[in-house]
Amino acid sequence: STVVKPSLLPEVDAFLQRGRLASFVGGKTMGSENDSSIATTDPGSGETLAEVVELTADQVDQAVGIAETAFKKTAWATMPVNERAALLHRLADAVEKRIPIIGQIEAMDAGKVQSQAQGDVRNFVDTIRYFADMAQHINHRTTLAVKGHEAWTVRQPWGACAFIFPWNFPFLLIGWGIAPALAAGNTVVIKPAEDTPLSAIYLAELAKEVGIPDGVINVVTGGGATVGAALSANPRIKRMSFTGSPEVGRLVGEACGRNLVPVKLELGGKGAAVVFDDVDVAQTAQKLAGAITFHTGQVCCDATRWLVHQDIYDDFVNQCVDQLSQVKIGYQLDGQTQMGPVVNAKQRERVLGYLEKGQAEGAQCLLAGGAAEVEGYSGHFVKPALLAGSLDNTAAQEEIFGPVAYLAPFKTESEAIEMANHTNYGLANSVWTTDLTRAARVAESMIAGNSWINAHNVFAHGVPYGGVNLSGMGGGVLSVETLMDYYRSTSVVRPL
Ligand code: TXE
Repeated sequence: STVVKPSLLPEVDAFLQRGRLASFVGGKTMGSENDSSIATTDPGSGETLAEVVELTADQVDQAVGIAETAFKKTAWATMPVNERAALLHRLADAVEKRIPIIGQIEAMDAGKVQSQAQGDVRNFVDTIRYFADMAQHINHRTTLAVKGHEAWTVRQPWGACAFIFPWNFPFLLIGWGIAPALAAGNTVVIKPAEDTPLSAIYLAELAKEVGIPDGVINVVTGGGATVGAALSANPRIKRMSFTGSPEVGRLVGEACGRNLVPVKLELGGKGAAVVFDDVDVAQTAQKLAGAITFHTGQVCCDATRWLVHQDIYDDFVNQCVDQLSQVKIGYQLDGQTQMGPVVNAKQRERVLGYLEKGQAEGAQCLLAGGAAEVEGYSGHFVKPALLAGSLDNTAAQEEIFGPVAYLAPFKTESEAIEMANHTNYGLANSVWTTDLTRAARVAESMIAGNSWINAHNVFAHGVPYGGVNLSGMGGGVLSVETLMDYYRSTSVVRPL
């Protein structure tokens, strides 16, 4: 049978028909000085979507200069906070009107199930609004704390702030990153992942349309070792925020350390789900299977180690195998699809490699996984997989970033906590039980930035999110503290 491919929205078609997309800096396109570009492909079909220019290191420096000038010379940093908030709300409105368009661009570029991609765009809108509003409540402080003196502290934006983003949640993470920076009055230079640059370019062009001053939102495109490295080593950026792998996070941290540029690192995770014997087994299996297949397991806060009380272990495994075997794998724009492709061939190799390595080291295979075929599409599809065994196994220690969970049984609560903490990561865990006293105790005992109870992957603006240890440093996102990171403060004291 022939497969009818879903058609694209006319706006998305027109965007991709440009064929070659440039960076967007200072309110206009910036082509590559040496004519180099990187193809971005559709992970579901393997087809090229567009060529995206790769800037040179010199051009990255120019872009930072333009962001710096925009900070000093446009009205952005000094305009009354309510006016800046109004402009950000206009941007949020414009994005909101285009949720289907940006969602489809994102779905095509990142291989995201379209409805999920639309959810990401909705989240971006909410994030911009949240921080635009919050910034209006940040006051300068005046105190009489020093005897016979008056003291006050002013908060001012830093200048040009840099952001390096990964490919798993390209648009949503741009929102989490830049919303507090912009709300505080900084200008930003965004480097999207080379696999998923399209929604960032679309955003920068849209920001100009709604009247954000030129040079406030800049997008520099290209590879990590080239454009990313040049941006992180730039001494003129005032803050750096990086989201991605721990390996690259170290490099970015080193480069910023040399220039004493404050850096925020949001890295990977190897979260645990601790499942006690008093749960509804079928329901818990269904929820965890849903979490591990969400965006094909390419989610840093996923529960990838499932620690299950020994009395329900076999039952739980059976239910999980059942749930995961039914997941509908398909093209991301197909309305029936529950799980789309992984982002590229390298990522698929990585997932398959960990399955092999884990078993070579002695892990038991509960559900085989492997490459999946989808009729009519030659993309990078994989099936869900379950391994079990020692938590020292490489597959239980390293982030796989695919629909793969690693199971192990436990006997006691303290053993479960110890097992959950047997990791170098510390991003997000969950505990599953009907005993809420125990739930709170275990949730607080797991060393990580976030713990969920009878849920996984639930986010809200105002609930701080971010990891410790190998999962990151520098304060996390989504909270009032995140906004405060984007102000420097000056305290002034004078005798009365
Ligand atoms: O990430 P990279 P990759 C994890 C996940 C995944 C693995 C590899 O386990 O399988 O990392 O993914 C830019 N200087 N996460 O290799 O390389 C790069 O261009 C400066 C978890 O794709 O870390 C991209 O924009 N920048 C994670 C960004 O860094 C550099 C999400 C991330 O790419 C650079 C993604 C350099 N030398 C992957 N090299 C999460 N926490 O959600 C690359 N980059």
